[in-house]
Amino acid sequence: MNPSNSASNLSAPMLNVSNTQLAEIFEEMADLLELSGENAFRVRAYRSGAAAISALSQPVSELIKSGFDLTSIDGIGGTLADKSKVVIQSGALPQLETLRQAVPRTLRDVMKVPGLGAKKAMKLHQEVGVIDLATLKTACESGRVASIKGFGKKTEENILQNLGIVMQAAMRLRLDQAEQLVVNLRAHFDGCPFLERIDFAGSYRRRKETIGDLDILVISENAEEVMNRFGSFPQVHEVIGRGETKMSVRLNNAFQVDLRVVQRQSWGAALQYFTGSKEHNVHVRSMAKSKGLKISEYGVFKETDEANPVAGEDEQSLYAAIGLPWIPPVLRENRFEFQPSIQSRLKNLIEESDMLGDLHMHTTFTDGEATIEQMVAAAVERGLKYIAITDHSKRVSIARGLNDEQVLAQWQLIEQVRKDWHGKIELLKGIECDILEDGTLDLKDDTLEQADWVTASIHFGLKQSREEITERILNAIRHPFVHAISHPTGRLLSRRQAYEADWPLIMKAAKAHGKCLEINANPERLDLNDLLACAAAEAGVWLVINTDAHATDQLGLIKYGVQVAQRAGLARQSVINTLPRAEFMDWLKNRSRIPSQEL
Ligand code: DGT
Ligand code: CA
Ligand code: CA
Ligand code: ZN
Repeated sequence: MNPSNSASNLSAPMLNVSNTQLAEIFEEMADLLELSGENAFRVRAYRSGAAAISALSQPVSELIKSGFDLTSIDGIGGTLADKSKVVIQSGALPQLETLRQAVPRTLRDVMKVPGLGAKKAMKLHQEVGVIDLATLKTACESGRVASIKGFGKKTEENILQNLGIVMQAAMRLRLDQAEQLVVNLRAHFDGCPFLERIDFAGSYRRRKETIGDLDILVISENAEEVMNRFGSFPQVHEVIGRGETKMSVRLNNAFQVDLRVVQRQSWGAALQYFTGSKEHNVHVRSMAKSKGLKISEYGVFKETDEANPVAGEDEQSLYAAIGLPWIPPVLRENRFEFQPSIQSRLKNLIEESDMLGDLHMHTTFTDGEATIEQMVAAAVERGLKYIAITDHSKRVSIARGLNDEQVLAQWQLIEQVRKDWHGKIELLKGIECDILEDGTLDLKDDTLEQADWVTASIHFGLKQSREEITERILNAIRHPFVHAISHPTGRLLSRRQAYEADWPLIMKAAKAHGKCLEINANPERLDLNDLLACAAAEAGVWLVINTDAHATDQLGLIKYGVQVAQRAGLARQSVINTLPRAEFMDWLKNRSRIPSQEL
């Protein structure tokens, strides 16, 4: 391995600049221009450009490729059309790079604190050296803000208060945390006589990995009573807003929950609207428009008759009105749900019941809570047909990782236990073997050769360069006794960023060597994520969805991994542990089978 850092920090040109990325570049231009005191007209041009780009249903990169005149889009003038081309072609905007030299990017957060704005943010920067939310907080706490001309004690107190809200609002709940909240809210509304129907929309229903706020939808003839009940939910800290049919609260943990009361005949339209995503809805509405229809949260209407809805009582009727099958919420991200292939994609879309094996779990041999026998019994209970016990290797000493001798002893025991379960489940001798900092594996080849299933993963040396990490993963993929790479990007949601690596290269190697990449179903990981899982499947790589269970009940986490796979649009044919037992065992023996590319 070549530990050279030289090229690793150069940002490579983006191959595929999405509309979201382009819009964000324009949004940052607007913010930084405003901070530098640029005239309002120019700032506004970038902001409307960003809004116009986000609202487009087609990728700008494709529009440019096809020679489409961007200036014909409302909100995009000649300058922004040219800049869009520069970004699409080079992945960056030189003017933005220059601005970033002059103005700290983190001042963007400061200007968005309620009551501040660009002028005050810049003043705070120049007078007391504020560069981000943290330095703003210290400056307020030390009284330096109050001493700035035009600020004063009262302003300082206000800033501090708003700052607390802003900093906490940056928090998103993990899907499993949001799910717990939903369980509690359902229980709270349980038995409410005024409630005809309740559901949870937004990113929660789309099963996104994190949730910004929760969107509750109810049918009721008595909105007042339902909102009163909502307000009495024990975790409510304050009511942020309340109208005739909608109410928003902030919980003790600063998380926001919105509730809307809708009419029975609008249920489907409202559920569809508030499920989003915004990008999906924009496209749905433009499809409706081309059919002379108008879709709102109240229903589907003919443009000539906005009083009587033609559909919208349920979601099926809404989608049918624009000639689409019902789209599962997990797919509503404007990625491929509008492609003609959607019918066959839906037919083969992976489901939790397709999962027949789980190839990553721990026992009391390392940091698991259950014995091998308990894990097997729980797996049989869940209807699994094959599992691999994959405890840690010795490098993970905090988890009491196994050395060669210990793992060989464990495998002997597994061979004994296996006999008791013959015919019920296939029990595989496995190991989660660490990929060491130098790219070698933590256990001897002689040991690994005796395993039925080896999944390799990185737990140390996460700060290495992109090249080094890539090379380590490639080494593991090339290793003859390795079957899969576990939690490939190493991220921990809201705690640790994924490390960088050359994923296209890694996927190419995984395909060439017939190795699997994991979708780790633990809701703190969800790694690979939906986008990388989609790319891997498209590259012809086998995915494997595993729980990484450290206790028997964690085998149930598999659903989160399946939901990632669904959001990636994966067919069961892309996921190796959907294969029936005999076919999977056959693959283990000669690894000749490749994932089916059919949708
Ligand atoms: P989140 O809460 O950040 O995790 O993401 P969402 O998707 O739940 O977003 P949220 O709570 O702001 O809005 C819920 C849904 O309501 C969203 O997915 C689509 C719809 N929606 C909200 N605001 C707009 C809007 O300005 N335009 C459109 N077309 N739809 C919107
Ligand atoms: Ca939401
Ligand atoms: Ca919301
Ligand atoms: Zn593990």
